[in-house]
Amino acid sequence: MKKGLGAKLKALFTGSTDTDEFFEALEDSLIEADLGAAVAMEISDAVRSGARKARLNTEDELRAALSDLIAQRVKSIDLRPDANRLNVFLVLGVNGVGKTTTIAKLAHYARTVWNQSGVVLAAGDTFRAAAVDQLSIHAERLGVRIVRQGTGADPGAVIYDAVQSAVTRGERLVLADTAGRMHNKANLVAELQKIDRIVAGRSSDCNYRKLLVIDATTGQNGLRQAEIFHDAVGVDAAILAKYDSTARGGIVVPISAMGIPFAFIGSGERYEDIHPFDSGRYAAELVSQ
Ligand SMILES: Nc1nc2c(ncn2[C@@H]2O[C@H](COP(=O)(O)OP(=O)(O)OP(=O)(O)O)[C@@H](O)[C@H]2O)c(=O)[nH]1
Ligand SMILES: [Mg+2]
Repeated sequence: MKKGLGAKLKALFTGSTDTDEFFEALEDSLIEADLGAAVAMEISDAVRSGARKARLNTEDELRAALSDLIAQRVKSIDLRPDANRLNVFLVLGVNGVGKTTTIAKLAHYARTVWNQSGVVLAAGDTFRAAAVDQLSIHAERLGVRIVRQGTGADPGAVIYDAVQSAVTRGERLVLADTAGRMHNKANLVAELQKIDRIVAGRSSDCNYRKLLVIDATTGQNGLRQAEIFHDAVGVDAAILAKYDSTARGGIVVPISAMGIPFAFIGSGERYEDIHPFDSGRYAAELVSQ
């Protein structure tokens, strides 16, 4: 695992802490942790003026100040479904980020923590062979209904069927998978916009949310992904996956700065390895690991 921000901060404290070099090194460490150059500069300047005013001298004091500054810049959102109408969560993200696994975790979370009944999965990734089977295995293990067609089917039709049948059956939460890869980016965007139009056509009577999965290990690329998906369909919330696999994960900060709040954080491959996103806890972990 790469050395995290916490370890880098520790190393910084071996020298003098009120020099330009110290704050330059701090800024570099923040950039390496994926916070992005602009935010890194802003935070390191804020720590510097805070350090002068409040005389933050010890490693713990500076770490706490840094953690607060990061937490202030990170937005979270509660995705608890509406009880009285259908909720449709469309899960987006490039290939391999953890969409399908996250859907299975969300289904488990919804049933066990939110006590949600009527959870349905929609196998909207019809592009990749085996994607439908992968989701079907989760559905079977979790004991939830799945709406599926074969590989190559129209994903919009699959998701539409899932929404229609959920309404008919009085089910309450549709978790829809999507493909993260198409022949090219323009195809992917067009496909997602088509799905979005189909679901949005029904959104007067449902709580429709578009959730973007970001892989914590992909670094700055995650920001570009957020921009592409946000431009294509508008993202309501993000989910950080694979936080257990990296000591970085600072990408949450620049994505939050785009106006996309974080709803969950995934930290493992088991169904239980998902938690509501807590800005304070996230920031504290980021500066200490
Ligand atoms: N360690 C760890 N692994 C994860 C996490 N979430 C997903 N994975 C793993 O990441 C890999 C890809 O996950 P998928 O859920 O298949 O990703 P996807 O976005 O659906 O991928 P495509 O369908 O190919 O686009 C799998 O091996 C998962 O087990 C996580 O939070 N932690
Ligand atoms: Mg998948």
